[in-house]
This record gives sequence, structure tokens and C-alpha cells, in this order.
Amino acid sequence: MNLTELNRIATAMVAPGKGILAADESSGTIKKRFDAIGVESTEANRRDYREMLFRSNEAMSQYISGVILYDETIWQDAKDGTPLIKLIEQSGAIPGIKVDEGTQALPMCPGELVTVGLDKLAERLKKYYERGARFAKWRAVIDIGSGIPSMTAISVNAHALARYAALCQAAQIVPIVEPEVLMDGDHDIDRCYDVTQRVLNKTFQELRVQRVALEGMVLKPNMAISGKKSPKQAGVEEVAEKTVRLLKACVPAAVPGIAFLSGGQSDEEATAHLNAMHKLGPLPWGLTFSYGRALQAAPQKAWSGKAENVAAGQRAFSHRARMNGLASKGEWQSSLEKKAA
Ligand code: 5MM
Repeated sequence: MNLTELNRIATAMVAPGKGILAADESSGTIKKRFDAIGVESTEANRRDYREMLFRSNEAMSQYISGVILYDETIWQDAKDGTPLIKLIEQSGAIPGIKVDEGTQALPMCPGELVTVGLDKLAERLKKYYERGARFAKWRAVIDIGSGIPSMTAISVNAHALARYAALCQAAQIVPIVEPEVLMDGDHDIDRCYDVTQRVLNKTFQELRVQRVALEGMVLKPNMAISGKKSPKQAGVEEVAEKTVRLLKACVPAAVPGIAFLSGGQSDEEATAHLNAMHKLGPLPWGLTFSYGRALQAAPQKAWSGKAENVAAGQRAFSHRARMNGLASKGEWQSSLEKKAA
């Protein structure tokens, strides 16, 4: 393992002003997104949509540091025959790959899930590296509800995240470690804080036990935030203050960067929260975005599957990427959103 090189890539993934595009929706998830805009989820439509994003020159060259791909996409070619992964490389962004194989019910723990995909992972990583992937992603899903999460779910998911991360580093690939505490419930921000703290502490304990080099990874956490159905919704300042406090308590400064998931926040909320956190600096690690929905909802709507809307889709993507790029330096203002509208 060349740790200097892993650290160089991890640092580039969280460079100020840039963040990661999570375009790694599995077939089931992208179908849901396409259903919402009335587009059939065929291989060609998925290719056209992602090609539109990767050919958005302004966004890709100025605000996107890396792109997380799904297995289908990393092997796909653009309409003119150029591999999609080459479009990403040509823009200056780093290609990455989702390597988990989704979740399964966790035995003995009703309502809880464990992420799978460790079998043959070493072989798969080798092929992805040869294809050009320089980082990977594995997402664990922790739900908050009555009596959950159990310590069992936290523990097995942390163990799997660390197994994956160690395999990645051995294959010279930077692991994005994503332990997502869902914001789907009716819990308040303090419950999210407590659960996320337990999850992050266990995850870093496992990473250490399995000898993962913290200097060669990126953490992709949720923010400390109210559950979507909570009657008590924390404001932007509270989310920023509690998230920074939580991360300072749990994430060693040796980690080069943290790139948040958006988790179902609105586009603008996700941007405002990241921006507000940068007002609380200096921070010990790079802090940026690795958004899926909060970067793609607008371009998906603008595109709606029509070739004549490609330019509009690219404008929508570039706008969100620019807003989040500014937020990653604490330079975003809500008036910039209004001006663009
Ligand atoms: C883009 O969505 C990713 C893939 O999800 P599935 O494996 O369930 O299809 C997801 O892992 C994503 O990378 C993160 O959750 C961040 O995306 P959001 O939309 O939460 O910012």
C-alpha cells in the first residue's frame, strides 16, 4: 500500500471549493428517480442521463472533485463510444465506484439491516482499479426507531465497513466509509446526535482494530439533524453547531476529509447546512459534500428524459454544484439562489 498516494487522492476528493457527485444509484433506486420524472429506466436512458452530467463542463471541471459510479456505469460507453469513466477523467475529476451490494435483513434484529458485498471484494477492487477507479464507497444503513438501533446492528455494520476499508487500501483504492444514520423517523436532533455518536465511535474503533490508515480514507456521514417527521425541526445554525461538535468529538484529525450525504434534505437546506458549518472553523479536516439527491433532483427534473433538455439539465446541475462548491468554503449566500431563479 502506498499511503502517500492514498492520502493525496483523499485530500483531492475534499479540496476546498469542490465535492463529490454521488451518481451510484443502484438499478432499483435510479428506477424510482426516473419514475418520478416519467422516464423509463432503460440502460440507454441511464447512460444518456449520466452522460449529460459528466459532460457538464462547468460543474465537472470547477466544482466536482470525484464521481461515485455504479457498476453498470463504470463499464458503459457514451453515445460516441467514449467510456463514461474517461469523460470524468478528462474533466479533471476522480472516478470512484460503489462496491457494496446493498442491504439484507439482520438476523435476530427485527427491522434492522446489514450491508453485504465482502465476498470476492478483493477481486472486484482489482478490476475496478484497472478500469480507473481510485476510490470506492460502501454504505451502512442505521435506522432510528423504537428500541433501535441495537448495538448488534451498529457493531456488525462497523465491522463490515472496516473490512471493506482495509481491502480497499490493500488494493490502492481510497475507501469512502459511509455509516448513514437515516433521517426518516420522528426523532429529534439530540437523538440523532446520540445515535450518530455511537455509530461513529464504533466505526472508528473497528477501523483501528483492522489497521485501516485513517490518512487514506474519507468519511461520509449524515449530519446531526431532526428526523423528517419530528415536530421539532432544528434550524440551520443548530444543525451546523451540533454536527461540527459531534464530528470533532468522534473523527480524528488524521482523517483528511469528511464529505456529507444529503439524506433527503432539500437541495438548499443541504447547501445551507454545509455553508454554516464552515462559519464555525477552523476545522481539523476538509469538509464538503458527497450529495446524491441534493445535486441531482434539479437536473433530473430539468432533463425529464428529453434530448432537447440536455442543456437545461446541465445548467441545473452546474448551478447546484456551484452553490455547494461555495458552501464548502463558507462563501454561499441564499441570495445567490434567488438570482439564479
Ligand atoms: C446516490 O444514492 C446512493 C446509492 O443508493 P442505493 O445503493 O440505495 O441505490 C447512496 O448511497 C448515496 O451515495 C448516499 O446515500 C448519498 O446520497 P444522498 O441522496 O443521501 O445525498
